[in-house]
Amino acid sequence: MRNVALVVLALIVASLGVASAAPAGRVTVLCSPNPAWCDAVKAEFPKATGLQVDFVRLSSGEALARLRAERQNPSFDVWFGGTGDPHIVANEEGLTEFIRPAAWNDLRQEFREAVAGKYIPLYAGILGWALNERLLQEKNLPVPRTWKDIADPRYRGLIAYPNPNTSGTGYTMLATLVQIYGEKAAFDLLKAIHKNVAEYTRSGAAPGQLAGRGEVAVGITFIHDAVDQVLKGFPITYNAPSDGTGYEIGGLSLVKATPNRANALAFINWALTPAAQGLAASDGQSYQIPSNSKTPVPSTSPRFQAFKVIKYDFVKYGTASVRDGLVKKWTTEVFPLPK
Ligand code: S7P
Repeated sequence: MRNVALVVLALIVASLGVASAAPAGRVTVLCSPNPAWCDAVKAEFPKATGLQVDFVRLSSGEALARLRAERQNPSFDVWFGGTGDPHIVANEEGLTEFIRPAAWNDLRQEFREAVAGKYIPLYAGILGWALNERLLQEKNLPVPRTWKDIADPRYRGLIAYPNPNTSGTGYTMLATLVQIYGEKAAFDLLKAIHKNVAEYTRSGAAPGQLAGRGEVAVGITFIHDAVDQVLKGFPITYNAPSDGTGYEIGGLSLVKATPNRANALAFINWALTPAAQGLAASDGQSYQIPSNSKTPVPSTSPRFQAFKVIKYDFVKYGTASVRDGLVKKWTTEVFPLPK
């Protein structure tokens, strides 16, 4: 009789629809960088903390859409990685909460100041392109040097860049061109480049992979992702447009409505340690510049000094109205155009 009563009581409690209490000893992470880095985090976090980690890998734009959809009942405790603009939107919309982690004072001051307390800076990467110079030579085409060069009709079908709806890299490119040329001239340029685009990819790393396989000649991506392709032996070179380029400060954010706050904070503090940040290059095939000044910068990480990097206005271009407006304008005025 007693067992029956216990079962009935359990069923009643379960039916009350209480927020799904996070499983003890686990943290669920929305992981946006290179999948290899997510795998490395899953392997190493338990060794350091005794907590298990589950993750789902989504590109930055997809990740923001998922957090928006789950506002009332999030299935994630932490958002790890991804470009900074959508992390700012998530903070602005109350989906994430800014907290000062244990390592805050060790994080690079220029990264902290740029993101103005909207999220925790995790790394930085420079926007550029992967070039298949063998394919360019076959087509007797010069190596492009500027954004305007890739609008030349001679590059018809030879360009790939990420769709800014799903990809943070793609949005970084959109916002970069607007900041360099102004909105009208930037969209005129995007419409011209559109005629040369063979594929708009879902993820930011994909254009560099297409260039590595010789499916396109120019794959717009973060330069550290092009470095990954080079280290894997693909026949590409990389650079950034000489008329200026943007960059990302990858984000790390606490999901505000998480029922698993203590474990989420444990993950955040671990992720910012030099040991954890070192996993990116050692195991994660990821060559961004780490945010913790005590983490050695991998020799393979592209350096800001080597490129003409603009003073990217993260707060403005991370505002939901600006970001969603530019993405909508691209989706309605560039993407549907005939080629
Ligand atoms: O591959 C690593 C990386 O480039 O991916 C992250 C980000 O999610 C961009 O990918 P999407 O364009 O697919 O959103 C970058 O933050 C990171 O450097």
